[in-house]
Amino acid sequence: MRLLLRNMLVQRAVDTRGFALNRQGKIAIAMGSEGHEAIQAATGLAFERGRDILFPYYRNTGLILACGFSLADLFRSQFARATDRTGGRNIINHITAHDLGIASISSIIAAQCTHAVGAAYAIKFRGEMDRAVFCQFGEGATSQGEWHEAMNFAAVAKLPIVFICENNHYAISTPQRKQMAVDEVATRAAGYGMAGIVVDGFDPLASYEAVRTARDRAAVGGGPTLVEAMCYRFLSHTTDDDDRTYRSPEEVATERERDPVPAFERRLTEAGIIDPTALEALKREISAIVNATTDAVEAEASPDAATLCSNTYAGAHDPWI
Ligand SMILES: Cc1ncc(C[n+]2csc(CCOP(=O)(O)OP(=O)(O)O)c2C)c(N)n1
Repeated sequence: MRLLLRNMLVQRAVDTRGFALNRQGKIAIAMGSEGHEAIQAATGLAFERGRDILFPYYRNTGLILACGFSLADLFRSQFARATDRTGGRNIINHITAHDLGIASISSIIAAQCTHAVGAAYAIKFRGEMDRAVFCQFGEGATSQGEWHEAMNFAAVAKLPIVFICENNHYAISTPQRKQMAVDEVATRAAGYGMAGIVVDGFDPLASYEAVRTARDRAAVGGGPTLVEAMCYRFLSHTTDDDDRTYRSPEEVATERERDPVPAFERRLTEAGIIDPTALEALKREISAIVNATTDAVEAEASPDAATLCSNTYAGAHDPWI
């Protein structure tokens, strides 16, 4: 439970830093994941390192960190430093970590769903047990054809995969009611012959229970599950978006009252799992780590301009790691 809390606090601190760095003109863009901390910390805890494979999407800052991606590498991506795993080539947070079982993040909505199904098919084809694939996306992605193809194929082939929809009710400016005629994405699972469940994505314990159960079922040949985690995006879609043009500050303020981070802090302090002094110390420790990492990475070199055209289309280069 302390690990869940820690990972949620780290995600919140990194998000806040990303927005500040953008406003200071130091990074080109930042993507907020505030409101997604509980489901992402829970998914990271359910993910079996060294066995499972993660196909994340661009809002999964907290999840990739919870799966072992280093904070320094994350900031290298944000600052586009030469030391970045993609050599400073990719848009921020679009990381790749083959060593951690984390597939490349693509900005193309739902593209990762068919890739994830391919990976799950490979696991099944090779007869490997106790391995599962995690496929992450927002509710907007479920309008894409690729998502439906992925769901159908996974169910027909009974693949070891968990589809996790982080439903924050907006696809940039498009509210869910203009995106689909159902209240819950999970109801669509039945149409493919797959289990579908809805979970409170603000509750890290309920989210862990749901994701872990689905993961364990997938890993023993029980087939795929669609887990829909209801959450909310407190910040704008990215720093390039002004959310006041499509939702009211009152709506955001109302949702903020259910903010999963202070709610989980309260839950753990009230249960005596962490005392207020230890909680403050934990927050200070995380803040110091995020500050030190930001400063260290900011001081690193940018890619050499002479390498501008390398590692893009052709050349004798190693693939991104
Ligand atoms: C195929 C495709 N269409 C449109 C876009 C533009 N786009 C980027 S993010 C986004 C919204 C996706 O919303 P959702 O899947 O709900 O995830 P969220 O950002 O809310 O977490 C869109 C439409 C894109 N990147 N790819």
